[in-house]
Amino acid sequence: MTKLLDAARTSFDGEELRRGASRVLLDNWTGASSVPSHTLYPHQWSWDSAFIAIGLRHLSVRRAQLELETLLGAQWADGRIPHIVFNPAVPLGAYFPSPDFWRSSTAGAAAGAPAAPETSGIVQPPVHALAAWLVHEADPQESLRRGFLARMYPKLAAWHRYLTAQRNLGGSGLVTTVHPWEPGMDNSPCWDGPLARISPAAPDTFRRADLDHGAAADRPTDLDYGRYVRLAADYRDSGYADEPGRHAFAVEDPCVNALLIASEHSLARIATAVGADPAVHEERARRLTATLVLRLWHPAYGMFLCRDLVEGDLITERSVSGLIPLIVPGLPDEVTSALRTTLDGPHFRAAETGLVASYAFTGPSFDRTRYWRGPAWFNTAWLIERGLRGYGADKRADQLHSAFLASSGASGFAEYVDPVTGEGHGTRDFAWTAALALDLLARQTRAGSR
Ligand code: 2M8
Repeated sequence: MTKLLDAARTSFDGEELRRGASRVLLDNWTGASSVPSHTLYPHQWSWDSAFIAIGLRHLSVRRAQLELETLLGAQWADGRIPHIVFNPAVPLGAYFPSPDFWRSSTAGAAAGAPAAPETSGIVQPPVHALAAWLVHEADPQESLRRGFLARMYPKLAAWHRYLTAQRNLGGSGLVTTVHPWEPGMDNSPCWDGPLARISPAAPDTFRRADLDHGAAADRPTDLDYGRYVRLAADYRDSGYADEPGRHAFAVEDPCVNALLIASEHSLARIATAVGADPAVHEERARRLTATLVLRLWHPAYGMFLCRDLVEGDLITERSVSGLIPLIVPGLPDEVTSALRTTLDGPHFRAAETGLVASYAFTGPSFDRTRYWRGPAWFNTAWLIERGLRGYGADKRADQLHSAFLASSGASGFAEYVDPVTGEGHGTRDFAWTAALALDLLARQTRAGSR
């Protein structure tokens, strides 16, 4: 970073930031959970809720617990945690695909969808056990008094069993995602190849609600939306059945699998706290870590890549997803040092910009403002900050920490920002941006001046 940029990117008023972030979380709270945004995302989202709970614990441990309890209240009998839990009070036209598209209570009945609430049928990255552990740690006595972990543990264990058994579609042990919305990075250039095989749903069969609130130039194209709709409709029409060879889109994603491993480590701690045996989780974390490196590490790229199971090949696109495994403990030294070099090198330029781009600056599809094709998101920066600290890179983590706080506040808690200028894009007052800012602020207070 230049000196000027450095000052602008790292200076902020902690108290003002805390007030602003708290206000966003209070405003986005709907009674038993939070919306990512009242306009663009007016329901409960799975991985958003996990990140939100991590921030909410600093405002109200009770609300943070409830956030996760509400989400897990919509879990299917097969163990899956749906990526959206719909609020019946929100009009159908407010978000697409709406509950009448997914029809979980009927189309998902055989897979164990609850009769109520209505949910989507796909999943999102498993950050939940990590979030539950962090919420517990915020007030262990209150957690014990309410039996929080004892109620969470069987549900989280069933969730991980679903992912590692039913979603082991490639047979490697890694989790397979079957829709671009599942890894949470919807419009990543990594999906361009796999999506090219999908015939899009006809444009007159659906109406995009996202364009009512988001700039078309920032959002996925109509063609990609048609393909998302086709894949989701096909999954629904199969009764949300997971069988190898059945899915036209089947990808092993490094971020999804890294978060599963981090969450298995948390689940081992939760198991110990509730008097269960942690060994199964520790063993699974060990096995998954070895498989992640074996299947998705690419030494010449210096990062992890996605694997397309339909073609069988690695997808040679550099997405931030491939840096998130820094969150996984116990990686070989050469892997972690290469990840750090890639993060700050010409592809991601994180030390220079203070932000973490969602896709490499050098990539052929790089776009500074389009959804997950270049802009910087705050949840990925939070994960990388945590990963760096886990590997003892405190000085580098401190820089990311300050830059995160400065740009989250300056952007009005934007959904994402331009990775060069820091200018806000997408919706503002976005819940996970505010929640993770609160979390970093709390850690800063605890650690004294940083
Ligand atoms: C975005 O995804 C939704 C679909 O799930 C959308 O584009 O409509 C992604 O950024 C995803 O990661 C996030 O969970 C969701 C809600 O914030 O929005």
